[in-house]
Amino acid sequence: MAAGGTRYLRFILFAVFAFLVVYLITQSTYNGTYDLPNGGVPNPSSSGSKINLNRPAVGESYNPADYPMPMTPSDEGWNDILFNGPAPGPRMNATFVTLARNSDLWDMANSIREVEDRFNRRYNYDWVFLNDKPFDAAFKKLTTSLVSGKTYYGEIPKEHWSFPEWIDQDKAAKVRQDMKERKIIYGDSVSYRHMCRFESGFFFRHPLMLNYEYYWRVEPNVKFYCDIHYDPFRYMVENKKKYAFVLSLYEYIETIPTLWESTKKFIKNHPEHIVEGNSLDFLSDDGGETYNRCHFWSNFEVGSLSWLRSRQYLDYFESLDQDGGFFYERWGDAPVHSIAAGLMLKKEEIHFFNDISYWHVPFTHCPTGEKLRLDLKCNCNPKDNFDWKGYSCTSRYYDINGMEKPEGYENQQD
Ligand SMILES: Nc1nc2c(ncn2[C@@H]2O[C@H](COP(=O)(O)OP(=O)(O)O)[C@@H](O)[C@H]2O)c(=O)[nH]1
Ligand SMILES: *[C@@H]1O[C@H](CO)[C@@H](O)[C@H](O)[C@H]1NC(C)=O
Ligand SMILES: [Mg+2]
Repeated sequence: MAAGGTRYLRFILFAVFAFLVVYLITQSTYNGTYDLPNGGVPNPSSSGSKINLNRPAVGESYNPADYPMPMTPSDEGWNDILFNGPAPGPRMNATFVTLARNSDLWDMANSIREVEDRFNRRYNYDWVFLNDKPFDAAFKKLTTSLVSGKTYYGEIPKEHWSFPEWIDQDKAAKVRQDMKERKIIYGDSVSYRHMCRFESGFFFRHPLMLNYEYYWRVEPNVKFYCDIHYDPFRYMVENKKKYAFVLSLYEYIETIPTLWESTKKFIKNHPEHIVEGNSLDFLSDDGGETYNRCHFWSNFEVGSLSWLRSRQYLDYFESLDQDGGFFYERWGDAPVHSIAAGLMLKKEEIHFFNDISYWHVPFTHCPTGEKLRLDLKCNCNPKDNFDWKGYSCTSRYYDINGMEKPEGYENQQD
């Protein structure tokens, strides 16, 4: 009996030991993929394990069918957004970009939270910050802590933020004084003019931006009211889109009285840059004789940097810059980008992101269609949607592209 009892005890001890060894090995060296609920990915920092996301590197070719991207609630993977970990699938060669001053810090923090909470916490795209002065430590510390991707901080070279030598300073100063008296918004500001010229002709050539193919512009103090389930960059790339907007409207004529004359001069000098099947009818009601002042609001933009760096676009910018309207008037980057996109891109290359809800004072884009708003967990009031109101040009965009307006748009016209 005694011998049998010892053997029994030894067996139990061995079994416990063997179990412990197996347990420790499997727990400490697990390195494969997780079996994921609904295809979601657990938060890597809380699990303490490495996750094999099995996704192609940026720039590596991939087959879209290997990485299905849910676009509607009936597509598989839609609810992956409920998980905190990185979204599955490829990443594009893309970045967020913000031009800001150090004093914009807290307004910028608001914008970053909006973008991260609704989208980037799962995608972890980089964010490039540009400034005409060096960013201070406080700006870098807080923004780096808020962005889930890598952050980069760049100073703008002097020649991208100053008067070109051919500008007549006295004439420019008189214009500012005159615009001040006429109470034209930012009419007397020199820095605002440098900003508009920089956004028109230089941000995409900054050394930090040369590392990317696509950008998404974000300004301080903007809001995103709906979840963004899919990757807008990937949508752009796979559908060959070069420029995307969410809000459009009429420009103040006082700020651009001769912009169209300059544009017509460019068209005459460079007919080869004007593309067939373009969106001229978005910009003009008389076949190009006059500008109807419609433009995409450029404080939100998702676009192709290669397009902005193309000969066509650079020739257009340089032609405008020679004419001096950034300083003799107050040309904004929004009409400049929009006219370029309207004349030098094919209609199909411009995209309207109806499902990306957005606010920049004082206008809101809130998706039309209750089902869409509920699916996207939107917190915008549809009454605030600007798209179908009289001062928006989005209706015109739908018309020239032969697109059917979303159900319920008639109820939002005033
Ligand atoms: N670094 C820098 N950024 C500027 C300056 N002026 C404007 N910005 C940025 O340029 C963008 C547009 O300026 P904002 O004041 O929002 O103009 P608004 O949207 O037209 O009213 C924002 O991202 C600002 O942070 C400036 O003098 N220096
Ligand atoms: C991203 O695009 C830039 C600009 O074209 C290029 O220099 C860079 O090598 C690309 N990065 C990757 C990872 O493909
Ligand atoms: Mg702004």
